[in-house]
Order: sequence, then C-alpha cells, then structure tokens
Amino acid sequence: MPKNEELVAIKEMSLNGHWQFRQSGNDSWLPAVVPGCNYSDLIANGIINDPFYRDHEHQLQWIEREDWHYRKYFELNEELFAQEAIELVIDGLDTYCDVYINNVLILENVNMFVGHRISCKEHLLLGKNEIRVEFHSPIIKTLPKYIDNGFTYPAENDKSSERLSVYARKAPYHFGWDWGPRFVTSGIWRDIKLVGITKARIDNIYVKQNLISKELAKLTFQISLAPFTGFNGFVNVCCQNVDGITQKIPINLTTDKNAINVNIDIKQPQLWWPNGLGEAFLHQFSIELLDGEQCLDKQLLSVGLRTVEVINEADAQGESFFVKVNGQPTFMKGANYIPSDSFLNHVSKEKYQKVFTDAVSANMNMLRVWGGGIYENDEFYQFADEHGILIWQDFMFACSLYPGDDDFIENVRQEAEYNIKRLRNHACLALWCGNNETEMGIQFWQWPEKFEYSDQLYTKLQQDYDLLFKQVLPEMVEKLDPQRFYFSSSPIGFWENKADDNRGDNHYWGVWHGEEPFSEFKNRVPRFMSEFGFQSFPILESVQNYSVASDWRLDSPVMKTHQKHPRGNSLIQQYMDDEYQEPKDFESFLYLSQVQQALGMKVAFEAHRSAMPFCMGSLYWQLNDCWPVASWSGIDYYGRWKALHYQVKRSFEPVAVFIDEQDEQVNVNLISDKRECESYYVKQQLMTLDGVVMHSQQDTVKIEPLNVSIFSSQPRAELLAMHDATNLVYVVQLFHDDSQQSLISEAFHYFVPTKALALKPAVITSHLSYQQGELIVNLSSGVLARQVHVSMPGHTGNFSDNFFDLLPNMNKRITLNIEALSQQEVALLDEEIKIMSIIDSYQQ
Ligand code: BMA
Repeated sequence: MPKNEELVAIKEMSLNGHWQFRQSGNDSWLPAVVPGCNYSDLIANGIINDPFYRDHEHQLQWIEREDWHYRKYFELNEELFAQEAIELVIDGLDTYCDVYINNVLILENVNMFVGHRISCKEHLLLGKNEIRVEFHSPIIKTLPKYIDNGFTYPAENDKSSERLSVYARKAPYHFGWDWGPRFVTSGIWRDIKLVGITKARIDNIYVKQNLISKELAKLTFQISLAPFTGFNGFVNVCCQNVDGITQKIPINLTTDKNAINVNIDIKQPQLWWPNGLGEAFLHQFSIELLDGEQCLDKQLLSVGLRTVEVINEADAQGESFFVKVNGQPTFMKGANYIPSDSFLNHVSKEKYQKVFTDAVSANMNMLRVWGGGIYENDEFYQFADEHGILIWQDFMFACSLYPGDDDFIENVRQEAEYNIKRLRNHACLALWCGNNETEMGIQFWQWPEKFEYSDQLYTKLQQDYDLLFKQVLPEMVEKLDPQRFYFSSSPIGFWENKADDNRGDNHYWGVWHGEEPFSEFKNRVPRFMSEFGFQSFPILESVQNYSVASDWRLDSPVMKTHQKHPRGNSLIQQYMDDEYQEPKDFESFLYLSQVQQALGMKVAFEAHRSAMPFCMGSLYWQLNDCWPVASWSGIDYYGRWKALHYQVKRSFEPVAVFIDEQDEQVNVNLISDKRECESYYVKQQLMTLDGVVMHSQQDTVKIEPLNVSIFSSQPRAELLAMHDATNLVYVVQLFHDDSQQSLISEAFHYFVPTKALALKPAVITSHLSYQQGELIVNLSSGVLARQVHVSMPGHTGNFSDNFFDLLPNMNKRITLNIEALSQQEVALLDEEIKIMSIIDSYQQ
C-alpha cells in the first residue's frame, strides 16, 4: 500500500538495490541485485551463460544443491535511528534462509510465500550496519524428510528422481513442469526495507463490503493498529473521489487495544464492472492514523465496489458453476496464467501491465492464477482491478498430494493468513481454490500403483489431503475473507466421466492428452471450462532467440530441451498430419503449429459460448510462458501473440457471430455478452475461393442481452447446391451500421477440412503508411488467403489483427503501434515485411 512520505511520521529506508553474494564456501563476494535471485546474479557476473539459451538448462542444475549468501552494508541515519521502533519488512525470501543483522540471527525463513515484519531496533547501530541472508539449498534442506519418509509423493512434474518439491513452500514450477525448465532458485525475491515508527502504525485494513447496490454501498473498514505507546488519537478514513465521505474517529490506544471499525456509507455509488460490462471504477480511500495534527501513518486503498458470487449448487442439469457480478450472471472469458518468468525478478512492472492490456485486447474478463506458480505480486492484482479482470486464485498446490505433519500445516496456515490478508481487498479477486487437479489425480492418476503405496499409506495421504484442503484452508478463508467462495480442488467434474460435464468446473484434456480430435470440443461442453488446450511453437523470429539454425529440427537436443511434454512434438505432428498438408520447411511447420492450435481452440471457444447459460466459462490453458518453449500458450515468452491470441480476441468479442455445422445443418449463432439489446447488420455471402459471389444477403437484426440465438439454419446440401465444396467459403459478417468500417465480428465457414481446401497461390499485396503512432498496413489478395500472417522482422509488437482469413478482392487494414517513423523508415519496413498464408507453408 503506497504511503505519502512527505506528511507521515513513518520513515522508510529501502534495502533494495546493491548487495553482495557468494556461493557458500567461496571467500570472495560479488555484486548482486535485490530483489533478485542467485541465477540472475550469476548471469550478471558472467559466471553462467543465459539459462534459456539452447540446452544450457542441463548444465546449470548444480546451482540448486548449493548454499548462497547475500549481504549488504548500509548507513542508518539519525532521523531513522531516533524512531521509537524500527522494523525490518521483508516481502519475500526464496526460501530456506537465516537472516542476520549485525551477526544476530533475527529470522529463520521456511516459506517463499510469507512476508515478515521484524522488530529489530535493538540490533541496529547508528551509522554502519550489516544485513546478511544465508540461503540453504532447498534440495539439501528437504532431502532428510524424503529419506525419513521412505516413500515418494506423487509430484509428477518435479523433474528429479527425488521429488522434494512438495516439502518446500516454494513455487512448484521451479522444480520443472510440462512447459517449464527446472531452475530451483534462491534469493531475496521481493522488496526489503527498514521502517521507523513513532508511537504506532497501521497494521492491517480489511474493507468489508456489507451491502452493495445501485442505491447504496455500506462498507466497514476493519483497521488494526500496531501501537508502541499508549495515546489518544484519531483514525481518519476519507474517500478522495466522492465529496463528503469522511469519518474521523477518536481512538484511545493502549499497547494491547488496537482494533477499530469505521463505517462508511456511499449513496448511489459508482460500481466496479469487469471488462466488457462497464467501467472498472475504483474508489480511492486514504486511511490516516493521527496524533493531534500529526499523521503517524497513512495508507491509500483503491476499492472497487461490487458483489462477486460463485453459484455452485445443485440445479436441474446437475451442479452449476458460474460467476455473478453485481447480481448479473456473467460468462467468464479468459485463460490460465502461469508466472511470466522462471526468474521472478525478471517480471517487470511493464511485463505485468502487458499481461492485462493483452487480456483486455482479447476481450477477456478473468484470469486464473494457477496453483503451480506463485501468489502474484501486489501490482498484478492492482492491474487486474484497474483493467476489470477478475482473478480466480488458487492456493499454491498443484497435481500432487502434500505432507500433513504439524510443521507443514502450520507453515501453510501462515502462508494462507499472509496472502489472504494481502489480497482480500482487491475487487478483482473472485474466488479461492485449494489446489489444481489433486482430486482428479486421486481418482484417476493411479498413484498407488505408480508409487507403490500400501492401502494404509494411501489412506493416510488422503487424510492429510482432507486436513489441508477441506479443513485448514476453508477455515482460513472463512475466518479472514468470509465473503469469498472457496472450493477444495479444480476441477470438480472429471473429463474422464462424460456425465461430469454436468457438474461444476471441468478441465477437458480429451483433446491433447486423450488424443481425441478437435471436434470433440463440441461434444464435451461442461458447466464451466477452467482448462483445455493445445500446444504450438513460437514462430521462427522467437525460436531464433534461443537456438541456432543447426538446431531447427524437432529431434535436436535443443528443440527437445524446449519441449517439456514427453509426447508434445509427436502430438503436434500427429494432429497436423490429420488436418493439414505437409509443411515445406521448419519455419512453415512452426507457423502451421500455431494455425492448428488457434483453429482447434476456436472450436472450443465457440462451443462454450454457444452453450450459454448451461456453460458459463471458458478459461483456456495457458495465457503465457515462463521461458521460450513449445507450449499451450497463446503469447510466447517474448510477448509475441501467437495465432491463438488473435483467435481468442475474435472468439471472445462481446457480440459475436459463429458458424457451426452439425448433422448436415449449417447454423449461424449470434452471441451477446452485453447488458443491453442492440441492432446490427448481418451480411451473408457464399463465394468461391477466387471471389465469385454465389449468394449475398443483408439483414438487420436485434440481439438480446446475455443471449445466444440462432440467426439461421440451412441444410449443408442447400448451401452447396451445385458448387464445388473444396472451393467455397460461407462468410457471415456483423456490422454496427451499414458501413464497412463498423465490422464487429465475422465468421468463415469451409465445407471441407483445411487439408482438402482448394487454396490457390495467393499474391498478397501490402501498402504501408504511418500516422500518429501507428503503422498502417493495407492488404489485399485476388484469391482467398487463409491465416495470413504479417510479421516485421526485429519487431515484437503485435498487430491489431493477424493470422486472419483474407477475402478475395477485399481490403484489410491492420495497425501496429510504433514510435515515430520517417518516410524512409516506412519504405524500409515495406521491404522487410513478411507475409505468408497457409498455402505458402505447404510443399508446392
Ligand atoms: C493442466 C495444468 C498443468 C499442465 C497442463 C498441461 O492440467 O494444470 O498442470 O501444465 O495441464 O498438461
């Protein structure tokens, strides 16, 4: 929470920045940066090479078995030293470490996800001081537990023979995943500072939203204070963007009385809405602790006023699972988010911001912070609040059983308390979920057979499971965040049982893991799809960043290092053989892998949205990558949108047209997520791939709010009539008005699989111009070009549209945000621009 340093008595001194580090046992100290980690510091000192490059990962595994020491010398000035109390505030230590101030041990940390505040004035000196943090190898530290146990926890993504990740409260993906490398880091990964306090400080604020309606918002600010002296003062709560909303409450602080409730009512409040439904409006509150005229401490809070409910209850069709925002059932459109880097200190504020601008650009309203990563940084949730992106928050447990001993449970209890308190005031936070897929694992992943558990042991492991996820975590949520929904494990329904599509959320992995065709997405529509996905490769411009030309074949050691799913490459190829003609070279294969992923996932997005309100959510696996790799992501590590992200943008348009062929009928569906009824123009065309229009029709239509309707349903045979099915496209476009520029959604339907389509070699002409921060590219082609990909070598920026189907003889305008360009530079880009479509990727 930001403080206004000018006015408040509290004095802060950051300990971020320059530190020193060494591998334990070495005498010499080297420069280091905090927040950071040992890998980053080793890279910066030239001791190791870029861990993401080629197959360097394998050479760097020694690092996890070493201990790492960090130290910093700092000067304490008189002003800070004169404060009544001084606290060391550490937001995150990764993971097992001892913290010393001037050689006095003040903390033994055992959890990456817990921050600390340690009163330490008695150990500090005026002038020069030393802080030292000694990290113990997470491997060596947890090994004795594993040896004592005599069995292995089923952490199948932990890429080592001894699966130790479950013992450490540390980001599970650091130990390897089926899209991630194994880099088990150590370091001071979040901010660290000293805080000097006079008399008292604000300890915690919980904003309880008791009632939210259009007419009235009733809030209670539950404020806890940490007093170091007894005194009479005031707490002042003030809303900065609504006149007259202020409460100044007298307090009589003793050293043991420190809680106060402040009630705030706001008439006709402006509500917070998720993206697509309205403005994500945030009320700005300041909370001050006053001693007479002096402000001892001040915090600023952005509060979105809204209700969020998860309705998970028995209903006529089974068991519902949907989100209501401000009483409004809302279809959730989004993706699963994994940490944006293996080295968390590399995730800059700009990178976080891009996550949310990319999500908003693709018409999303929810991201799931998946349980194998981290409880994200504060700024992640601030951006989510500001951008109207709801957050589904897992606790950090995924795909495994976990210990249940007292120490472990107590450790998790502290982790839950710390993170619930940290995140509960965020408007974006929609729900808490105990873990990812452990209940599915218990039922379907044959753990007793694979890991040779006796009945007795497996019963005990499941009791431990119940203790943690059905008792401890729900109790913590009930106590600290009673207004939020908790459930123990996602998914509730299992894809292995088709009947489960009627119950709760579902992760459907029949496509990909189950090797079923993409068309199965239509037959497996659950109440809420919280995971489904298909892999692709980054395009060549990205692959070039981590490999050299001699690596560019699927079975090279480098490409295998950057594909973590054991069957990944063969699955991509297998599906491609079924759907597409053979790609002519490696670059074409990479491109086609993206086209295949996007068009495959399109089937799912459209099936889910068309099944509203039975199905009320579509969160695909996965938004992003933590390193450059072949994966399920829609945005590659370097920030380039894959074909999938462009498809997501189209499929998640608030008002959209979809065409679906079922049982020889071609149906046109109109979908609206809007809250109001609106009128649109619908243009239908049936044309050959070289542009001869067989039929064209234009209608106006009213689309009801939050609704799916069938606009038309025609027999396939009637549409095809005497035409050649391999040479035909049926296009339906939705416009706001009768101008071409008002296009809001368009659907292309082909009557044969892509492989059989009679695509003609396309000459796509492009015309480039530059206007007010935008490079404008106008494209056209004499014949239909499928999945046109435009790239500008050397540029990672994303075009407004890409990987689209280009109709014959139609102009398509796409734009790219780019800093000022001269005419000459535009001409240069004109030469460099690369354009390809499906036909160019085939062997001719
Ligand atoms: C889901 C996720 C991840 C995994 C992905 C792809 O089950 O929860 O564990 O990376 O599938 O296999």
